[in-house]
Amino acid sequence: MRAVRAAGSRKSSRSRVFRIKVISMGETAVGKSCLIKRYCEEKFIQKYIPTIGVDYGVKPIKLGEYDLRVNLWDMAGSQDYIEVRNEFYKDSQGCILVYDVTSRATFESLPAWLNECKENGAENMVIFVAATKCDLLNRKVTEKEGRDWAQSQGFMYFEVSALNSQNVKPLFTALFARMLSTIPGVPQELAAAAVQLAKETRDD
Ligand SMILES: Nc1nc2c(ncn2[C@@H]2O[C@H](COP(=O)(O)OP(=O)(O)OP(=O)(O)O)[C@@H](O)[C@H]2O)c(=O)[nH]1
Ligand SMILES: [Mg+2]
Repeated sequence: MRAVRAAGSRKSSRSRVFRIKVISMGETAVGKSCLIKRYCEEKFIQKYIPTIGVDYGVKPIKLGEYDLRVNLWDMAGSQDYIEVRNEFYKDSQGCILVYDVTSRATFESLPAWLNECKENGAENMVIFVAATKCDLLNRKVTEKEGRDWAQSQGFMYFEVSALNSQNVKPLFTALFARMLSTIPGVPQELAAAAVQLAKETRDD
């Protein structure tokens, strides 16, 4: 009898785990890995360590009765890894599309990144744009340009800095909330808890 109860409780706790899959996308050295590291570990790495292929991390978030597990696939921006990246587009549900505000070329490359993911099977992916390195003064892309482009594509836009944490949590929590409100089959309470978390993070 005790064994049956134990199995039952394991099943019910397991059924409250919900997984979502997020990728990062953008040119090399724009700050994708640093942005994810800042969000997951509250750390900043000054030295540039290029990602080899793809890095994986999981971020657990308690949302009411649910354990949200965000699977983060941090992709290398180099063209050398196009074959590796192509494996990840098809089942990703969310994407942080990153450019560096001090490099116009990285901003201008954004449409090519959209083509790459669409050509390789990305469908219904929720895409948010992150304009990184906003702590630096030598900007080459204005906030208005970034915002206007994101809006023209129907994407949310965030000005962020992995160095000083500006807008990092609001970016991620808003992305998760949007994903959970669009992915079919997400329990209503989970989607509502994610929206609440995003609101609290924004108001911090
Ligand atoms: N000042 C400043 N520097 C940053 C910021 N984010 C990243 N960097 C620096 O930019 C460099 C590249 O950062 P990464 O996060 O490794 O870049 P990436 O986009 O992951 O690059 P790949 O893995 O090669 O595609 C590093 O030297 C970081 O320290 C930021 O918000 N502010
Ligand atoms: Mg990287």
